[in-house]
Amino acid sequence: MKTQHISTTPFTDQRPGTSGLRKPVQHFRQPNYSENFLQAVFDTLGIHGKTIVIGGDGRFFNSTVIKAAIRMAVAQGAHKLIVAQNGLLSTPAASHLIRTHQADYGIILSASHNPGGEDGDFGIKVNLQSGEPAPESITEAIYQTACKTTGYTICDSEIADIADCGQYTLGMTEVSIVSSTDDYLKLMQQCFDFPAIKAWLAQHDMAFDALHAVTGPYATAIFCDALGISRDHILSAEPQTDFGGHHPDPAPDRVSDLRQLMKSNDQIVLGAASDGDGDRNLICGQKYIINPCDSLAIIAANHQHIPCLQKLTGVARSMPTSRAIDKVAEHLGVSCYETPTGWKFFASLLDAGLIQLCGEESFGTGGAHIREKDGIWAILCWLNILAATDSTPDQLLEAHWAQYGRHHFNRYDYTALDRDAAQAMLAKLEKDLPKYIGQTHHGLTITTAGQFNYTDPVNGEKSPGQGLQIKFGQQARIILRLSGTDTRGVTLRIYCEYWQQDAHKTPALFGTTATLASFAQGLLNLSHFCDRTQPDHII
Ligand code: G16
Repeated sequence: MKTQHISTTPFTDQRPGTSGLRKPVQHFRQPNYSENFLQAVFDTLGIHGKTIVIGGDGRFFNSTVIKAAIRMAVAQGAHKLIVAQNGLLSTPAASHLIRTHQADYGIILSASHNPGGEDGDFGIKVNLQSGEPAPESITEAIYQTACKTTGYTICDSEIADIADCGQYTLGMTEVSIVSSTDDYLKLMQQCFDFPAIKAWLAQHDMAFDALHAVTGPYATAIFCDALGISRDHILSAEPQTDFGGHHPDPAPDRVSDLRQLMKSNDQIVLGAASDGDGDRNLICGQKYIINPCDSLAIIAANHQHIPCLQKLTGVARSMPTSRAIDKVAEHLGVSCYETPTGWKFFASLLDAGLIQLCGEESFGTGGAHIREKDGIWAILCWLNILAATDSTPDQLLEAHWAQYGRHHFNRYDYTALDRDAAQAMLAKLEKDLPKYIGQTHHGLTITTAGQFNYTDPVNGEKSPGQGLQIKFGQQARIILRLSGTDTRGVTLRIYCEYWQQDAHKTPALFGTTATLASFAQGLLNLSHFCDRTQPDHII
């Protein structure tokens, strides 16, 4: 096997964000751009003698980068490469493969829910030995290495097709092409009561929208082949490199096909969707689209019906996620942790056995079975609860509000802002915040206000500056932070939460979250700093 060394000029814009390195495809297509980053990963984590998992969400450029990664890893003496068939691997399935094969790490090619295709986005994520997203200390080390990377070694051999499962040797490296779905299906069968769900689905119905992303094959194997639902109820099941031209994002405004199908068939009591790489989930009933914060709280409140969650000693949510789950944790007498945004922050808590369930407002829910959020797993949690209680999602949601009160929650996104202007605006507000404490606005009194600085309770790692919080006691909260997953400019996120004890009554705060968002806009002086008066997207 011949190898060659390619000299390059370092790229200095390869600092990973909330979830890996994410950029427009055109940016990744610059000569040597992907290879430079892969080399930085290999130099930081080692490649000689290592076992790594490689796969992605099937978006445009997926197979090109997979083949480059294989050729580089082989040239640099990797021991074993576990590559998903056709390169298609959901993020949760990748986390599971890393764990089952005791791989040293995994490379996942995905830009999650961002659009795909030639003009869309691409991304590279790195997950470590427990299957968890690399923490900031590692991603920063990769970035520093990338800034100094001046070349890479790659083998000349063309990579054979990755369409068929099997094994072959290339140089000193064993290359193993594995099924995208088999191991993951087995894991789900261990986590849930499949016979009970199947029996319930024989009487009721569900539908799933794969949005032409990676979960189509998983949904078909699990919901249809193993649990018996009709293939007609898996929408957009074929993965496409451009996700059919749509956002592979399970947000309420992006699942109109699913809502239409449910409207036309009232036997479908549960609707669900996932995102580009299969780690997010959306749950809906005939009447309600369930907010992810409520979904997390409802799963916690009903954990005893879910085999893999029967023993619950702790839960966690990201800081902007509504405090609905805090009320459940208090009721159950279990610990509740608050982490910064980013799934990586849950990993140490899961590894230490402090929590068994965690989630985020950004449609992420997961448990201790892997170290990623997991869309299909969350849907199976719901199915197991529905089967055990013989209820519908709408009934469960209303019962939850009746017991715990309702946390109205919305996120207001202001996209494509100038980064410097947005940072200056938040810095100014941070400085001003102490003077607002004690003031009353819209009948709500500000009890605390300031920056969220995090110290990991397990390993002591510090992550300062994770977002500004304005708290109105238990009643309401406003969180402000800049997204870490943008590829064009920066997005300001304003998260607003308002708790109402009696969900049947008209809320005392007129306009609930919209009123809080416009109050926050005023505090920020958003129109002055960023020339915006309205959010572009509300979820
Ligand atoms: C990623 C992270 C999540 C985070 C989300 C939004 O999700 O894994 O933990 O909540 O981004 O992050 P931000 O608010 O910084 O844009 P995904 O599904 O995009 O990988």
